[in-house]
Amino acid sequence: MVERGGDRARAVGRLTFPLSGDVQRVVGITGAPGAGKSTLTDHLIAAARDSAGAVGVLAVDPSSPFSGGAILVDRVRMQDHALDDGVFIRSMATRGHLGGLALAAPEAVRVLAAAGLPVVLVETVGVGQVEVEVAGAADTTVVVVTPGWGDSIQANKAGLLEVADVLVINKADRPGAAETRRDLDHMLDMNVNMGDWRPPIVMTTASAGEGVDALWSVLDDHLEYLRASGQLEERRRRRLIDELSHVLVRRLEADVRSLAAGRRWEEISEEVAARRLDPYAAAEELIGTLPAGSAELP
Ligand SMILES: Nc1nc2c(ncn2[C@@H]2O[C@H](COP(=O)(O)OP(=O)(O)OP(=O)(O)O)[C@@H](O)[C@H]2O)c(=O)[nH]1
Ligand SMILES: [Mg+2]
Repeated sequence: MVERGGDRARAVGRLTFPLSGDVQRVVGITGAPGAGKSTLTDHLIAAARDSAGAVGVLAVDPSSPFSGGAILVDRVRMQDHALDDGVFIRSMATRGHLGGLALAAPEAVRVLAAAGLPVVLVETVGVGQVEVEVAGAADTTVVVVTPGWGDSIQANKAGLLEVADVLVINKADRPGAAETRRDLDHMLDMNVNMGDWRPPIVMTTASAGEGVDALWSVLDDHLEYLRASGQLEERRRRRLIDELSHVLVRRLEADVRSLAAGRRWEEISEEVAARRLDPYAAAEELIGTLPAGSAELP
């Protein structure tokens, strides 16, 4: 329902929102296609299951127009847990929701949190703006790269290194892992806005389960750091306030669309085109025609 948006999604949101604040941790895992995010997530599910009892997983694919989970299940690679009722896995791809995945993902995370899952893992594919936004919905963001220059450069360009709390070099069994580590270290050295948490770099070979324990313990360190510094609370507050702005913008965009489809639009835009009315005055006049609380949330 959250995926599809509309009235039902709003109703779900009203129910789950007050119940969603107790989640212990939300961990985002992002990086280029095929970097090994799902293989890693698969191991993290086991670690989360051991340490917290139950875990929810949301696999988000902004590049796919498909919805409903089934299509993505083969990309999710978490079949081992399919029969485990302490593990809930869901793929998400549609954008029927107001604001697309950037807004649907945090809402879906809240549904999982409200269901009482103490740990939520969010896997996002790719290195675009949406991924950066979805990654920002987590308490701890893990950016996965693979050996070779390309991946880390891409991640850097896409702004992913800036949102990374933990960097993983997966496929460490492949040549070039040590060089990639050096490159990442170098990029971190150049990041002046880092604050007092320098993202640790963890080497993993997810396909063999290697380095996963070390990754989990780094995730624990980061959670501890967030708690001790007051940042866990602060980040969550900030995310909700950012979400409010985002929702507001989408809501106003809906108003603009309804104006552009409305009766007065044609007349007023003709006035502007004929230079009888300037665009600012025209905009004011159009806004004046909006009935209060007009446009429906898509
Ligand atoms: N050599 C090697 N291969 C790995 C490792 N981890 C994962 N793979 C392989 O890499 C391929 C992609 O793994 P996935 O876990 O599906 O990667 P992903 O990042 O989730 O992929 P998308 O969700 O499609 O973006 C699979 O064939 C894995 O078996 C590793 O540490 N070393
Ligand atoms: Mg995957």
